[in-house]
Amino acid sequence: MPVDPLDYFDAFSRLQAEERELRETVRQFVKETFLSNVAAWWQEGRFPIALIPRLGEMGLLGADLPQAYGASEVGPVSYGIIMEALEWADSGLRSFASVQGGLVMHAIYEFGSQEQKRTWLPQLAAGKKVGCFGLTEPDAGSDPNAMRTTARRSGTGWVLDGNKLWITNAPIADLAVVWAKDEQGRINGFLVEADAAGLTREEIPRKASMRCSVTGALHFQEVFVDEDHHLPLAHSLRAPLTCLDSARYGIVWGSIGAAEACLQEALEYAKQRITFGRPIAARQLIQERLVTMASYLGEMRLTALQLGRLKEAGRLDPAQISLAKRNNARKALEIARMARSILAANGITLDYQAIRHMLNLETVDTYEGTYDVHTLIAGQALTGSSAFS
Ligand code: TGC
Ligand code: FAD
Repeated sequence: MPVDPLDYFDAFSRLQAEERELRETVRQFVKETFLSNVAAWWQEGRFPIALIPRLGEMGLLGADLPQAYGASEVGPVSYGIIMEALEWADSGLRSFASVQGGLVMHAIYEFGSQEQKRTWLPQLAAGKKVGCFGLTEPDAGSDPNAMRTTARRSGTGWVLDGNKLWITNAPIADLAVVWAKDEQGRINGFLVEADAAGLTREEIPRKASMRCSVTGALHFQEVFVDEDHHLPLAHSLRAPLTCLDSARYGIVWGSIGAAEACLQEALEYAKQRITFGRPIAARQLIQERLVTMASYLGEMRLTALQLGRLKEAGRLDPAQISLAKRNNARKALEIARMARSILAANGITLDYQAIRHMLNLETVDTYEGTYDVHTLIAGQALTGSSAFS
């Protein structure tokens, strides 16, 4: 049987029947609702918020969480397949789902009270409410423990002061999960509603990456948050980092979608583009690039699938997620760059997908922990020595 260039090592055959079915369903949905418009949205710099409830109806938000809270309760591989299908259209679309599900819903599910779960999770799963996750600050990105946002006890609740920057969905969110240090320097989590007095927010303009995703800042000036909006089970940096494990796992899968779209486009282009009387696909230099792309993509798929099976077995370690996020995000970026170069001049236009994915993947390589940060996390796992302090 000839190899499938988009699945060189036939990882697809290792999916279960319902996982394959889900893959087809979500791809079809993405094709019908996003794919034909995504370049225009990207160019305009907007996310199609009218489609958010459709994502909810399809069961794509926080899909791995229990049905009791309105979610789909799919397994880890199916969750990954959803992320892959969304990012096949655009990293911004997968980002939306990652933040809503992997970060916001997970924070409430893992660290919230029963009341908080019952109030928020069904609405977030249905896409009736939008969430954002505020960890990063102007002077605390890779080192979130350096955060300056504070939470001091006051009456029946807390008062928040500080700033969060680079927050996906912040300008459109109904609810922000916000991380702040208490008077003892411990990191706590809070659910801050968009209409809270003293909360202001704005969009970050002029992004040249993730243009089909809204990114913004949150400013807290004496924002009062009642105790019932305090996450009772979050007591340290471990809490937001646990949410990041879930979102980083989603990126391991999502980046495959963007990479696959780029390889497919480059292959088709190379077969029909003639230079010096022959298709460029017949040239050794172009084949070398295509083979490298197929090799990276094959390796990315096997890595994601193995992580999924480890997660199913309850044996997945955060350091494994780190190495896989580092690898898959960077390899997807390299694939997109190679695809762009094969398309040459045509590759710089939004008529093709490569440059949009390439520019988006610069962010994917950066957020949820940069390539360097994941190098050092994996380095610590290998050597037992932390290079952070
Ligand atoms: P460190 O001392 O290592 O750890 C503090 C506590 O946390 C525990 N821990 C983890 N727990 C769960 N999962 C993990 N991955 C964990 N890593 C560490 C650790 O055991 C410890 O627990 P305890 O109980 O002993 O207190 O902390 P550190 O200050 O040295 O931090 C180092 C480092 C690099 C691990 C961490 O700060 C880091 O990961 N930095 C990168 C920051 C990051 O990824 N930010 C992402 C922001 S959100 C985002 O980008 C969303 S984009 C969304 C989208 O649009 O898709
Ligand atoms: P810095 O931490 O300032 O790093 C600068 C450079 O130094 C990097 O190259 C880094 O790798 C390197 N570096 C840092 N520390 C070390 C070290 N110890 N050793 C060696 N090199 C090091 N955050 C949220 O909380 N929520 C969100 O929803 C969110 N969405 C985002 C959306 C977009 C589009 C973007 C671009 C970012 C988003 N982020 C979000 C923020 C993101 O997580 C941070 O940008 C990221 O963690 C890196 O932080 P930084 O940009 O401050 O870089």
